[in-house]
Amino acid sequence: MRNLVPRVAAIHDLSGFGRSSLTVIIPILSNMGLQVCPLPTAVLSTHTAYDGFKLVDLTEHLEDFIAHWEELGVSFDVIYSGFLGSANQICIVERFIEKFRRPDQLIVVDPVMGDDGELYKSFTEEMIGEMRKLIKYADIITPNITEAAMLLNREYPEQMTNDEAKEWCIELAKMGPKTVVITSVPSEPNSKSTSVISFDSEHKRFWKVSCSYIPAVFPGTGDGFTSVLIGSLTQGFSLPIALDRAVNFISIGIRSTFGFPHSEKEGILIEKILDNLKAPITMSSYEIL
Ligand code: PXL
Repeated sequence: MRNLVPRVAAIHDLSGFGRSSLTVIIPILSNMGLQVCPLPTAVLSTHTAYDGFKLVDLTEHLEDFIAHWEELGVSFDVIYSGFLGSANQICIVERFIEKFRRPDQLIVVDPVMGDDGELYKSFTEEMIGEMRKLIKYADIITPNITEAAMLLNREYPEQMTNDEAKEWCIELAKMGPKTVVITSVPSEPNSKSTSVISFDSEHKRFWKVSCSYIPAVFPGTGDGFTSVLIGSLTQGFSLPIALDRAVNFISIGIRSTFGFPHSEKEGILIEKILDNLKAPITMSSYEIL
């Protein structure tokens, strides 16, 4: 049975400053009518893009927290994992899914590992190997193009045709997840846009949503994107409309932020656009590939 309010186990870090992970995920999903139950993997002073960040690893406490939820019989409509601090934490998430798995549930793994062709500072080759195992459990994965390249052990591409992007999605789906969503897919040369490409392997359908490219990297946009996707699917929207809403939310967020002389590291000013999540759908731009 579904919970009265759809409930999400959110397995991510809590970074105090810089708008990423739980500080982005909780407001978005709460605004969309979901109850967020965080299982914090680590507490950081800031996300890892700031030099000198301080980190308290919570790995040794996770099993105890999980055991308490089990004792209470807590059940989740969605399990959503993101930034993980070590190979061991990735294995803990696998065990978490095995314990709390239910037939009518949505399992989303955002294989947060890097951006712009680079691994995040705390990430190792061993963790990429573990992430390849974790994605087998997922209904949906949402790598950006950098993470997709790492999972597939391929070069980071500067450009990509639709056919190449489709082939990457098919190869990722062969690794286990039912639906693959790749974000920040670069377009053909000279194109001023970037795309999200998705493959629903059960129904053999490909979707594409494009948006205009802005030369800025804001940490936390992947967390915001996946949160809006999850919120929309849980509200009963179709996959292409959920993709559309997620792309629109992040595009509006970037455009609302870019005009200010504001440090990109602080992330997009989601506080100014959270109310957009309550708006009815008035337009959509997805394509079938
Ligand atoms: O948004 C991804 C993310 C999550 N958590 C931490 C990060 C980052 C990206 O930089 O550093 C700690």
